[in-house]
Amino acid sequence: MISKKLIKAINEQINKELFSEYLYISMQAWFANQNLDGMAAWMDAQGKEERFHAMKFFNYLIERGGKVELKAIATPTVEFDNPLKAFKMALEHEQFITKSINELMDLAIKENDHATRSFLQWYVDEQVEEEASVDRIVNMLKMVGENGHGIMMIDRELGQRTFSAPATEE
Ligand code: OFO
Repeated sequence: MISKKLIKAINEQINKELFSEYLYISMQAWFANQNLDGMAAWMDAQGKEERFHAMKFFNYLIERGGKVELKAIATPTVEFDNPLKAFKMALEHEQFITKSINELMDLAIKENDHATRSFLQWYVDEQVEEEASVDRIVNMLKMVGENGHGIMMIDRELGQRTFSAPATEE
């Protein structure tokens, strides 16, 4: 049986993942208003991925006999000034999520819950990718600076991204 402490912490993580979706679709809206459709599409895919992260926790909690308790989702930032600022904020957010996943893992170890440890390992690995992909974009944006042509090229590249949930997951 999963412990009360872990049930509470996983419910908090579900809220953080849903906030992540909110934050990224807020960025999606901002990019769409700037006519940066590739970056908006990237944020759309990122938002969908966050919902997948949330629902993976949601389903796990139910599978383990825990109760899902949804809480209010905080209002995300709506103004981002420029693409670099938005992606820097995304990177900081991912670092915050990594810390939160690590704390969850610490708790699962403390509670001696091997199933939750095994389940959380997927998120530990996923966060390495999440941080690396945003960090790469931040670096590309720093490289081009205010150069409109460079920004358009990055926009085109980011527009290639799509998200589809793994068939066997969730
Ligand atoms: Fe972006 O990894 Fe979930 O929140």
